[in-house]
Amino acid sequence: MTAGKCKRTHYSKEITKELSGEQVTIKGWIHEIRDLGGIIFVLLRDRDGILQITAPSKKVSPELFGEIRELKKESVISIKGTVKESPKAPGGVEIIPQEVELINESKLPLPLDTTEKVRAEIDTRLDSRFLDLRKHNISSIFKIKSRMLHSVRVFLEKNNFIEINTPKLVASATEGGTELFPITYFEREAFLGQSPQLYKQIMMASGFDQVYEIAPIFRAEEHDTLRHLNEAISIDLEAAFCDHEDVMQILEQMIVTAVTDVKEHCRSELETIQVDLQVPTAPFSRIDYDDMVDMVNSKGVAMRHGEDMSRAAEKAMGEINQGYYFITGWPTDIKPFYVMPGQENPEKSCAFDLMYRDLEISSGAMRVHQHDLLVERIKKQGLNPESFKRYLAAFEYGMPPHAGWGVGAERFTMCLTGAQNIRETVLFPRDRRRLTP
Ligand code: AMO
Repeated sequence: MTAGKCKRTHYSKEITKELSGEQVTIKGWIHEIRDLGGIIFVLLRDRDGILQITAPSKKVSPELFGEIRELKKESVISIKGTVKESPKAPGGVEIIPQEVELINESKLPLPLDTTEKVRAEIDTRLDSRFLDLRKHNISSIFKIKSRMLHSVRVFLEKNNFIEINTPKLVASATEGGTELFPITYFEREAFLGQSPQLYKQIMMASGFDQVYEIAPIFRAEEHDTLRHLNEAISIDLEAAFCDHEDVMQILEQMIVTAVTDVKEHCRSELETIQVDLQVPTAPFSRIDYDDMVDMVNSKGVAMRHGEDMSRAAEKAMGEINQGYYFITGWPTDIKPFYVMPGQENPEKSCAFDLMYRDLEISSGAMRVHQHDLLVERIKKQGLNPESFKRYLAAFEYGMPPHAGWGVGAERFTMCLTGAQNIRETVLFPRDRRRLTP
């Protein structure tokens, strides 16, 4: 068994009319085959494009013509041939084949059509995700996500953040007691980590100063929404000697940098999915929680001061605010124990959310760095400080003030691609009903 007799010389998108007359070898899948009797057109699809192979019976040998006629949709092939300018072909070029190698035949019928225009239910598509991803409008989303994660890393590294890896098998909750997946850890119970929160804070006591992690978080969300996953990727950051305003500035700069970079480097992907990406300008507006409540009420959606945002409240805010904006000054009582209460008014916290229209894409805060206040906050939220013993120890021997945030990579990808369902931004999503593939 080989990977094909000839080595690939080009990807389809590299074949331009400047190569006319040259011999090339391309490899990929049969996107479509049209047999018009005296001439057969094969559309070969590879990672980034589709190329036309034109086999006129008068120009290719009868054996080769016969072999091409036998080819089936989605089989893997290698084609050696000559490049020819052809205004009628997609991309203005075609290949006149000399050799065709059938590397691996596809079974038919396909469980999912690979033509972009043929629509299918998301569940059918996810069941056969490998076929779904052969469509360039679907794979474009993941190339954009990949570029976004790349530019986030480059940005953070340039700004002196150190990448860390923290455990995903953990002993306690961080974001409140619910939403945890319990697992059996030898003879005791453990959980899948819902956030690296406690570890990134412990790292502030280690002298690393500025850290980030890009890793999975697990949330046992019962509800089935277009914005929630049970396994997501979180871009987490923590910085010492910083307050919430400092890390909000880092966050908005990172967002602007990533959007600019995606717009520049993913032109063809954005064109494929027909998105005209707008680069936001920093600083993003900062809306105080109390003003947000008034705005929500002004849209006819009932919301009382002290409540968390309902979906209806988010939608109301999305109608008023088109781009990225922060909501600041959240009530201390509805934010997690590690959030620092405000200095002037402790009922208002140093927590913020970053929104894009009606979607929350990040939460963050300045944290409590004083041991005794932290114990008090843990108790006030009905939690047992004993379960946080190892975390709390980090606050007793020189913990600097610090702040940080977490951005949902999939939610940010939704902002970049216009995807309405978060499942569109995960290769193999995990939700209430789905654990395979
Ligand atoms: P929070 O719980 O708000 O904060 O999560 C931060 C961001 O992660 C994303 N996110 C999710 N995305 C998809 N599905 C989910 N179920 C899901 N849950 C969260 C969202 C959200 O804004 N420890 C804090 C962060 C911090 O303060 O540093 C935390 O986890 O985009």
